[in-house]
Amino acid sequence: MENLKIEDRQGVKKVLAVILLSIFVLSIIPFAEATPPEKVAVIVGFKREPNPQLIRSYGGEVNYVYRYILAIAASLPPSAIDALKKNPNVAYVEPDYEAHIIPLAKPAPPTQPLETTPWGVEKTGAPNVWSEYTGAGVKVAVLDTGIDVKHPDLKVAGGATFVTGSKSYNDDNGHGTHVAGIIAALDNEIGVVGVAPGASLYAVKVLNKQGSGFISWIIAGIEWSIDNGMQIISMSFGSTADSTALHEELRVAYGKGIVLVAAAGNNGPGENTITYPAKYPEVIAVGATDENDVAAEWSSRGSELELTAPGVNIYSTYKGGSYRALSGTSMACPHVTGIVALMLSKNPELQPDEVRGILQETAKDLGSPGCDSTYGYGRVDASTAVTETPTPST
Ligand SMILES: [Ca+2]
Ligand SMILES: [Ca+2]
Repeated sequence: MENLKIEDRQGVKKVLAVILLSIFVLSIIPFAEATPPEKVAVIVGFKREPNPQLIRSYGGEVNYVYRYILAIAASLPPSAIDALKKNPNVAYVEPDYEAHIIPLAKPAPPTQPLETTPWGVEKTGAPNVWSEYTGAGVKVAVLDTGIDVKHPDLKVAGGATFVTGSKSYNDDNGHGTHVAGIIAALDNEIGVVGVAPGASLYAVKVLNKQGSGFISWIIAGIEWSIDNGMQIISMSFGSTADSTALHEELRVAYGKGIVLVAAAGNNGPGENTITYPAKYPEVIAVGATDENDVAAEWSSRGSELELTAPGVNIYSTYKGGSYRALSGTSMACPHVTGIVALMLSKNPELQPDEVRGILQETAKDLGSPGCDSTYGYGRVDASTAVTETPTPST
């Protein structure tokens, strides 16, 4: 076997040597014989049927005889050009111009559509409180694939990346930008508007271009969120694996007063299908409902489910300054995140358990009466949650 390989390699070497030699020989010959007059590349237009023989009669070489125009691409001795131009059958002789690729310095940004309020934002009643509370001053960490930092309908206050090999928290997937838009797309003239358009978005990149991330990256992202004074951590991802390290990190964050919100998972309709980190008791597990307040079949079910929120056919911002409609508990989670931002802009002293209590009490009960494994305490209601949020004690 080994000998065969060596022989093969030697054979390859011989072949390569022959090819290299041929190239050398082929390329060197024209230079060695570069005595005949240099020919000029032209395109000769004809009034009627193109005539290759005419080109050759002037000492020219025919390169292409075209099929859809009356023309021949040729190389001509310079002296032949004037003579050909005078030939009654020739319409024109022009230089064979060079064309180059024309790269744009920047691709033109997509045209921005006029602003619409997505159905999910409308459903929660969030617009009812915007005259007083928009989430202004509340720091929200979006643990995701990053956020499109140049999106005209988003304002990214800061961030960090923990994805190995990535250099910035800009979004190279689109998912994180979609989530960010549901939370806080700007209330301007374009695109969409988020639940809390005044909230400060922080792009904490813990998922790669394919939308996956190691628990080690996610934990690093939570550490960054604690260090940088984040008040809410939004987690639109899940795993069936229970990580002791991740749970411990989340307990620390919760103890520091950070509200933790996560997607319940898209593993329904079976019972006990909530994924981690939503399944941890410190985290608000959010399931998905549609426009008619019916739980999506794929929305994960289980006793840990705390709330439901719009998650079917949700229109939001997307990478590259664009917009897209997506479905998933990934889309439901940021609706709750946005409502928490509205509540904290009314009262920043509110502790996570107080926030949860108000959300549970004010949710619209759906399905079987009371808290159930399909809807949790019900579909969130921003309007009543903010109304029920007490003003700060001081
Ligand atoms: Ca907008
Ligand atoms: Ca219920």
